[in-house]
Amino acid sequence: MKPLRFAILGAGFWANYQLPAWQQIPGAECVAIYNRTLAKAEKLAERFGVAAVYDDADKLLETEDLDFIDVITNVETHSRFVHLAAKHKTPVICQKPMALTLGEAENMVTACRRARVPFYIHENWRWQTPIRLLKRFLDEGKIGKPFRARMDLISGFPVFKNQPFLRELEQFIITDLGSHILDVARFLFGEAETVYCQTQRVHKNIKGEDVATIMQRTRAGATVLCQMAYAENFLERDRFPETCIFIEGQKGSIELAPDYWIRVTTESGTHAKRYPPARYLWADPAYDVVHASIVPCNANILGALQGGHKAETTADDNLKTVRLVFACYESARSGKEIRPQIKS
Ligand code: 89V
Repeated sequence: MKPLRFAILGAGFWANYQLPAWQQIPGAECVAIYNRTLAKAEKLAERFGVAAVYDDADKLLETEDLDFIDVITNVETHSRFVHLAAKHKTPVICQKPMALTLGEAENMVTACRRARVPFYIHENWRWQTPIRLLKRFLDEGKIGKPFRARMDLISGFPVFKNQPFLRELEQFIITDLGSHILDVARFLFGEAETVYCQTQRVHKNIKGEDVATIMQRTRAGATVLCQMAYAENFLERDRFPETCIFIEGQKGSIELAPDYWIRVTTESGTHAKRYPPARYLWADPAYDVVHASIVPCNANILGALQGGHKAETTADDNLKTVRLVFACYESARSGKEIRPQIKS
């Protein structure tokens, strides 16, 4: 099969990992890069051997013969570029979070559906090696029906150093990190019936919240607590970017513990094994399990673009995560438990 030709829009921090992750799998070839500052596109193109660069995204889509585009810009421009893809009838992948508001996300999905343009969200967190294993163990019924879970990413990591625009987001940690964590909650435990959320801001010099505590009741009857913080405080063992998960089921418990240890405890005792991610030379060790998860996420979407299967992270599916994100903000604002409007 001929490799699919694609362009990336955006040559910032994340593109430096997304692009080599694409080069890790056969079947896709990046032929052009857009960035509003051309010099940044040129630098990236030179580093990864990409032929063409543009500072005009419309012109890129008019000129290049493309099978899809991959939008890796800041969230503010996601909507503009997804609408552009719909206009050009070009399948599109977009980074999470899909959009700044639920209305904007809904419009993006509708525009692509009307134009019959496949639309995927690059939601990579659920593709982390140990999280895939947790899902497998739950599906195999190792601990029976889960009734409660805790998912934590509590970190002092200086996230604004590499992604300074995150300081400017009026809604920060639940859109940036919560999108991932809530998507994993859906992946592992199914849709939420209700959510209750409290937020806080510890940093003085940012616009949004950097601490969130979310409690969900799932349709399957489990209680799922998600705790997140980017407080830039000091923790004895900062596990960024690992998500620590503890699940209680009717026949046992599973823990995803620091350093990728999974411990399954049932009446036969505790079985512990380490499930580290693949290591890539291009990955930043400070983000290791996250950067490694870009590869299987891309492969899953590529398989769908080649017509092989349905991708896990279609925009239709991701809209359910987006609804959950904004239900959390509504709960934090109102102090009330919210029923997110999610169709199964
Ligand atoms: O992976 C990401 O999407 C980043 C992070 C959650 C690490 O801040 O924005």
